[in-house]
Amino acid sequence: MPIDATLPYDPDNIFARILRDEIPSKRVYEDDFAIAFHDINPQAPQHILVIPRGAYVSWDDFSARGSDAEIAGFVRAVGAVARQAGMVEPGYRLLANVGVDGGQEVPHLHVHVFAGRRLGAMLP
Ligand code: IU
Repeated sequence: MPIDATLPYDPDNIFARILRDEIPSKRVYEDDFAIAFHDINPQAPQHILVIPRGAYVSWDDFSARGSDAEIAGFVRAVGAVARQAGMVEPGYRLLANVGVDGGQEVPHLHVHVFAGRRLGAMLP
């Protein structure tokens, strides 16, 4: 069920619990601002989720309330994840779903990183 991106942050959402290591994940990256782990239901040969350590519901929330340091740190982390995974030369795709019409299901900001095959057109 997609979530309403304007709701307050739920500190017990599943990605918050992954951040606290209460639920296992296949972590591939971490730094002061973000962690990254394999998506449990991959939609491409490589499908990684990058999430900020801070409590932000969505891209909207983060872009409005995140500090400059958090935003810069998160953007750099997304780039580092893709570089570390060897995605840059073949190429990759970033995606962030926001709210009900965006199809967002987990209420903690996450950027999808897809790679590993020629990705199709992503028009709605
Ligand atoms: P969305 O952008 O909120 O629609 O994507 C949520 C993603 O989180 C989706 O690709 C799920 O497969 C993924 N996911 C996960 O990796 N681990 C989980 O425990 C749950 C969802 I729940």
